[in-house]
Amino acid sequence: MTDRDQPKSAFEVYGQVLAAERIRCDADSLAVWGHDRTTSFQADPAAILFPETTSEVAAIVRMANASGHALVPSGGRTGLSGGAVARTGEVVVSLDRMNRIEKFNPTDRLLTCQAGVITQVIQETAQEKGLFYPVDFASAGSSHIGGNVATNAGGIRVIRYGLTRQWIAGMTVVTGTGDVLRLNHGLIKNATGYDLRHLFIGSEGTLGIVTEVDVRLCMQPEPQRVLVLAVPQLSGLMQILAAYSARIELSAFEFFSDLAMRRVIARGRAVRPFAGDAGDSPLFALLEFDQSAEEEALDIFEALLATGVVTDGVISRSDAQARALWALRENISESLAPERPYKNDISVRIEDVPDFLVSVDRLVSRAYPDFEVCWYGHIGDGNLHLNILKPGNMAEAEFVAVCHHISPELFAEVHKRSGSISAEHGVGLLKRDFLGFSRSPEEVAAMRAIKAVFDPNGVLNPGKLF
Ligand code: 2HG
Ligand code: ZN
Repeated sequence: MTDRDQPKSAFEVYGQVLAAERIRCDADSLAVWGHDRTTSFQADPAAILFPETTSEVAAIVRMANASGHALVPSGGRTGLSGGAVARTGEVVVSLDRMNRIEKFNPTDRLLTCQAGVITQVIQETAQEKGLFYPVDFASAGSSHIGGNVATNAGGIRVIRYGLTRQWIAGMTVVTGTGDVLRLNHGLIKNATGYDLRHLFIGSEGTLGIVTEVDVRLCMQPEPQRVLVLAVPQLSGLMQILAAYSARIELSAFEFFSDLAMRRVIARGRAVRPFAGDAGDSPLFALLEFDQSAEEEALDIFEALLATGVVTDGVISRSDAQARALWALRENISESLAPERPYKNDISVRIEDVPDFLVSVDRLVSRAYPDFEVCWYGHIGDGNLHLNILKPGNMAEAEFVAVCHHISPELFAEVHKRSGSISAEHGVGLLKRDFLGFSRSPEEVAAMRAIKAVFDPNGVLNPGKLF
C-alpha cells in the first residue's frame, strides 16, 4: 500500500519525526530523488525524506512498517541498474543530509562517517591525514559511501586494492524492522560468528539502510605513472596484462575501444593521445603503476612493440599528464550518456577473458549489426563494460526490448564460464530478470530467506535484486 492517493499522508506519518522542510512532495523533488542514472524506468515516488541521524532512519523504518509504505534508500543516485529508482509510489529515504565525518582514528587508520558522505570527500580527507582511500571511479564526485557499500562498488583500482567491501571495517545499519545493528566496530580480528557486515555490503538496500561506516585507510602509494598503449588486436590485451603483471605491481589495467575514445574526444572531455597511425588503433590499454617501476615498464613496452602486440604508447610524466590520460577512460560513461546506451557490466575469471572476448566479439557483431557497440572496462580484473548505443531514430522502449531480447545470449556466454551478469553495478531493476544466469535457484532461495529475516514485511527496496 502507498499513500499516493493521499499526498499529505507522508507529512502525517513522517512529520512525527522530521520537520516539514525535510519531507518533500513537490514535483521537482520527486523527479530528482526518484531516480538514479538509469533512463529506462519511470520514477513515481510518493515523497522524499531527509533524515539526519540513525535514530531518525530507524523511526522512519518502523513507521513504514506500521503504515505499509515501501521505502527506497537513496544515496548519490549514480547507480546504473535502477537500484535507487522509486517507480511505484515508494517513499524515498535520501541520505543527503547524513554527510558528517564524525571521527578520525589515526592509530587504527579509521575514518568514521555518516553514509551520505561523498566518496571523493573521503578520498580528500584521507589525503589531508597523509593517508589514502583507494576505491575510486568516475562518479566518486557524487556517489555516497553508503551507496558504495550497498553496491560493493569496484572501480579502477580493484586489481591492487580490492572492492569497497575490503575497506569497510564497521557499520551501523537500520534493518527492515527498524532495529539498529552496529557491526564489527572497526576491529581487524573478530571471530565471533557470522560477519553480518558482509551481508549488507552489496545488498542494494534490500536488507537495511546503512547509516554510518568505519572506513579503513591505508598508506599513500608512490606517485603514479599512467601508460596508454595502442593495441591492434583484441587478443593483445591479455598478453599485455600478462607481460606487465609478471614483472610489476599494477594499480590499474583498463581498456577502451577507439569508438569509445572518439566519443570522449568529440565531447571535449579529453584530447587524442597519439598522432599518426597509432591514433587509428581499434583498442587502447591504460596501465597505472608506481613511478619507481617506470624503467621496467618501458622495457616491457619495447618488447611488446618489437613483437607488434602494441603499436605505440604514451606515458605520463606529471600528475597533470596522468589525469589527462585517465580522462580518456574515466569520461567514457558520461560521454555516452546522451545516447542512452544499454549497459552491460559483465565479468569472468581473468584466465577466461581471452576466450570470452572472442565469443562476445562474435556475438555482438552478429546480434547488433545495426547498433554501435562501445567496449571498455576494468579488463585487468575480468570486468567488461559493453555499451550498446541507441540509434537516434529508435524509441527507447523498442531499443531496450531489442537489447533485452539479445541479453540472454550474452549472459549464456557469461554463465558458461560461471561469470557474473553484473560485475559492479548491481542487479537493481535492470538485471533482475537475468539473475538466474549468475545465481542458482538454491542461492536465490537462500537470499530470499535472509531477506525475510532482516525485512520480513518487504518494506525495503521491493522489486529490486529478485
Ligand atoms: C565505468 O567503469 C563505470 O566507467 C560506468 O563503471 C560504466 O557506464 C558504464 O557502463
Ligand atoms: Zn566500471
